[in-house]
Amino acid sequence: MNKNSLLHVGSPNIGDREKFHKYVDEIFDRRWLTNRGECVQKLEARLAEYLGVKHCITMCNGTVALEIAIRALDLSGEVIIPSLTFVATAHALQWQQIKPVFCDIDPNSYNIDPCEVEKHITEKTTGILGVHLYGRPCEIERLQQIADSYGIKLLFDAAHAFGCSHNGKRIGNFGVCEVFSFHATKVFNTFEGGAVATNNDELAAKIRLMQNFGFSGVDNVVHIGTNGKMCEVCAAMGIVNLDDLHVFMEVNRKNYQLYKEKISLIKGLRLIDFDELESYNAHYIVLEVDGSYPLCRDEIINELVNNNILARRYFWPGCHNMEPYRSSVSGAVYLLPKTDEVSARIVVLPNGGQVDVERVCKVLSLHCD
Ligand code: T4K
Repeated sequence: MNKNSLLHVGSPNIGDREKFHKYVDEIFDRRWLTNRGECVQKLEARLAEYLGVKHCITMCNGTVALEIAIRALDLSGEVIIPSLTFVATAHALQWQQIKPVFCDIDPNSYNIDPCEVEKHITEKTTGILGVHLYGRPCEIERLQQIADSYGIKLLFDAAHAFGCSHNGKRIGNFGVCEVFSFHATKVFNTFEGGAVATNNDELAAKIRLMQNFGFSGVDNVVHIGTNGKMCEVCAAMGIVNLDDLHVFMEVNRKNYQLYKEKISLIKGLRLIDFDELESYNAHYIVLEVDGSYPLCRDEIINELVNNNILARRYFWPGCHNMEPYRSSVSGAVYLLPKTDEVSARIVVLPNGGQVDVERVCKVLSLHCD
């Protein structure tokens, strides 16, 4: 690797290319390119086994997977979500005329704060959509208690949490369903893709119908639906990448430990922690900047860019500060002080097989004595 090559957040993990090419040849030989072909069926079986869930329905991307799950659950009115997330979480609701109600985060976990959730529940609330931000699980049991006591549904946007666990159980098993993104930039990717994981047979059957135009057999439409299908080439990428997932995660975790060691020596900077007793993918290396570091957060990003390192401000400034949400609160502004404060001081650093941790940390330590 060139000493000054471009390092960036989101550089894809790519498994065994020869194996992938072989799968693609077989797809061409079969002349079956999409609509639940062999590769999709194989990937779904392997994902369900890996996650320990009854059903894992692959999708064309994580956003459509969220939209279909939300619709299959008959959510309506208002759904409570964190604002500190990728905007797709909010859009998946708003796209269906459901109001995302933004809730503040717990300043320790950066996930939706269960104490705040209850304050937002009204007679219009039909669900809570938690996000396991950066792969760190939400306070699942407390959220489930709240959902149960109000008779509303709990689901999770698990876009960041593939391969992560909570109390020893893989993410994918919690709430009524959990939704993954398998986008190119995720720890496990299928180029574009996503999935809904659930242990609920009825929900799984409904989601399967809805992702394929509502078809139940040839010529027989029994439900409203859309096109949420994953294609065969994407599924082949998934099969190949799943074989190497343990390697991707191990590389990420090693890099994370090295980042941690180096950054602990720099005053004013720290990395967020992961629970070492659980499985975690360490895909997002989240750096926090405090006032004692000589540069502010955005100056750090510029300094890294000047050194050919593309860091990101995921997820500044929070969905509540983006359109259409910023303008949609009539006469009032969202008060999410913890979200505002945290999103202003975080930088996501590159991780994955291509990253040179020493080089990134050298740039960060240039400004310290
Ligand atoms: N919920 C959450 C919590 C999510 O984070 C996401 C997606 C979703 C839902 C929706 O899932 P999908 O519908 O996307 O499956 C990127 C990804 O596009 C998005 O999937 C991801 N979250 C989000 C956190 O990151 P952008 O707008 O930052 O993408 P972009 O094009 O700026 O690329 C990010 C970095 O990755 C750049 O440094 C370039 C690098 N990159 C990107 C691609 C596509 C590569 O090196 N190679 C590539 O092929 O959203």
